[in-house]
Amino acid sequence: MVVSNRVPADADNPGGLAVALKDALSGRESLWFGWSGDISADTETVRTVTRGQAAFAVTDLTQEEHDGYYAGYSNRALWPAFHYRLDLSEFEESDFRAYMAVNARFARQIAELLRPDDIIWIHDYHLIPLAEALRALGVTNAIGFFSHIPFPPPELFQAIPQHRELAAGLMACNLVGFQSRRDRANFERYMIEKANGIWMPDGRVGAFGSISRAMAFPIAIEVDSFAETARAGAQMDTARRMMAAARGHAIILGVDRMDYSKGLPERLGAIGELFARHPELCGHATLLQIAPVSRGGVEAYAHLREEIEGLVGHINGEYAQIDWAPIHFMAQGLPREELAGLLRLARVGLVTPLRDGMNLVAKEYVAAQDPDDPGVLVLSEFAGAAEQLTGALIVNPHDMREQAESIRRALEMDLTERRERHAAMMEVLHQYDSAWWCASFLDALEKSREGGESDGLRTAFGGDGSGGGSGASMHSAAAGRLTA
Ligand code: ADQ
Repeated sequence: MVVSNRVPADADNPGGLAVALKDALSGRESLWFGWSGDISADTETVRTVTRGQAAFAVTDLTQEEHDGYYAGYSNRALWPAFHYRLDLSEFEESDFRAYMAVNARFARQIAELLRPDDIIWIHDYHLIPLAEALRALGVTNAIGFFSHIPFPPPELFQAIPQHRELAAGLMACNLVGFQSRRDRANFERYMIEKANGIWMPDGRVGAFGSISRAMAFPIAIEVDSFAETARAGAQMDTARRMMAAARGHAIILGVDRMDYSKGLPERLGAIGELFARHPELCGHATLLQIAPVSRGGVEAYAHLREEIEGLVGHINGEYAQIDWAPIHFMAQGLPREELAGLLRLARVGLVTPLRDGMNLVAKEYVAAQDPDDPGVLVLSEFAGAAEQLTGALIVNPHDMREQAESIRRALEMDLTERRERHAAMMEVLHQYDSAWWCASFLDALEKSREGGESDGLRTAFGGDGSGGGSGASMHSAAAGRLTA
């Protein structure tokens, strides 16, 4: 039983979650529960939809639920706080109540669909309290939670007024999965340092009356099928038009949802810095930034669009020539195949979030390249992907000079170095692909239910990626007070 806020039952959903799970679950028997995407007064009906092999169970949200649970607590409180942006978080008590109420409702509806041997895989920050709500209904099935977004350091997490309720919700799961070792360490540090938690001898953590295992499972892509899509996409009309318009200029490509976590103003600033420091590059390289608007109803996003459009206008005004402009900006999305084709043809892939759980575009850019003549990935050290894609040019996105110099280095990199870096990253992507991600999470979930050791991802980062906690073992009398 997969549970996520949105399910890809009807519309094309450009979110990373839908893309990764669609690949990962093909060939398995599953039921995917979530919000239909529709608003109505009917909260009782659960519709089942079948598309190909996949079965979905969807329910509507009321307008109040949407505003409080989704736009409110999930996207105005949790999303910014988990991306280290407490300054943008708005903690409204009424939003939190709606958030808890929707989770409790989903739990009731899921409990009716469950079979005794089902395992439950919950996705993302909209549904943090769901496992605890299911347990309150007597559900004893194995429950795993995967966080697609970062988990902030404990000092930041504890500033969320409802941090205890959120933490208790996560601890009700048998397994809590994170994108990176950094996120997992932040979660464990919170439990031990701020919630009187204890390490179990087997590496699990005990806190809030429960025992749970935290592990890192970097989300992945289907490498070969994406590469194939990119080869086909590069032959399509959109790709041809991009190359014709470039007239031999190198394309530096950015593809992101328009979100303040993606570092777009800093990226544009770095492009300004690039042409200021290297005027010889004017007329020879162009940034194509594709950033479809998301979450139009949240105020911080409207401000971001204004800021980005102001910066694009300013930099283009400063450096454009009669037949060339430094930045080409599009606020509309593109179909996946066309996008993959553009990724293949771009000389530089620019992925510079200020904070990102993983960032699938980074992986897609690498997979899309022609191995004989690959482009160069410039990647933020604050994307989860940086723990794996060490063949990228890694940058601090706040340092515009460094970002600009890395873009220049990428534009000038010789073929041998480009091939070496690309091959190293492809090896990682092949080894840890979307099938691996799905299988290793489910395997670890089954093992954690038994309370046994699981060595899931010890080597996914080329080292001790997961498994046992880093702390000492707990006193056995204390362990006895907790129930698994
Ligand atoms: P997102 O924040 O949405 O995902 P990302 O990981 O980059 O970010 O995934 C976006 C997906 O949508 C990619 O597959 C990309 O190709 C696609 N996409 C982006 N822009 C598009 C466009 N203009 N047109 C069409 N498709 C577009 C969240 C977390 C990430 C995490 C994922 C998966 O924020 O950190 O990697 O979930 O866990």
